[in-house]
Amino acid sequence: IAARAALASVDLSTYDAEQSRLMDERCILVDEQDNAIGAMDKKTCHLMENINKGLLHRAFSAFVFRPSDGKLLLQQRATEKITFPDMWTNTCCSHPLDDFEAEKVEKDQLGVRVAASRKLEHELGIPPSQTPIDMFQYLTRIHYLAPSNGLWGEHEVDYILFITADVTVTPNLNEIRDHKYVDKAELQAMFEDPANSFTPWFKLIARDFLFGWWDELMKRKQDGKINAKSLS
Ligand code: DMA
Ligand code: MN
Repeated sequence: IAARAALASVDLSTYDAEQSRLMDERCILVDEQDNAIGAMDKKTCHLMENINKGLLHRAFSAFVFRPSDGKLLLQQRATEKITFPDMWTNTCCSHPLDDFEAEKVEKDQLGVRVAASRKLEHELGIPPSQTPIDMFQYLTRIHYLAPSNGLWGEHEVDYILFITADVTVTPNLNEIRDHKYVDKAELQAMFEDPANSFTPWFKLIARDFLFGWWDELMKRKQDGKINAKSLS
């Protein structure tokens, strides 16, 4: 009861109004085996106080690659974001929501694919017709915990999705400050420049998985074998 009272008192009024409103979205709660066990608002899910007690939710990290040169589309999070503002990260991250039946479907990772297409449109203005659900390649899911500042953080089972597609970007400036395409060397140079900061999950995925998968993508492209399902 005391913990609930403390939660209710976290004041969002000093934050951006639109980002505060989005804290009412309902995330899907999961156990450590990624079994859905309920739903909770995004605000509750992202408070370190609750994360430290084990509260865990489902998320996705989408990576968009350009077909012509294999470059990866990065975004810099807007200053308005309540968690991890101003940091560079992969193309788009968010959560499948309990609010939408289609985003709760687990077969073939359908729910996170639908959510990825929805948020690529919301954050980067990419028409959903350019990111068909069955073109997302599911790589793996990772369980991670990362504090943002003292109050906020992430604790997720994160589905990693790749898509190779030509996309038209019209940034939603409440979500993203900037975006750019990079090849592997350009991304490496960005990581080495202390002026840049990066989200913890992007650093983790880059360290453990990204470069290997990216090599594979480029190799298949060279072999003329690249297609929507080539990595699955
Ligand atoms: C949350 O991303 C998801 C991951 C994988 C960290 P986010 O903070 O960008 O979510 P949203 O855009 O919904 O605020
Ligand atoms: Mn989250």
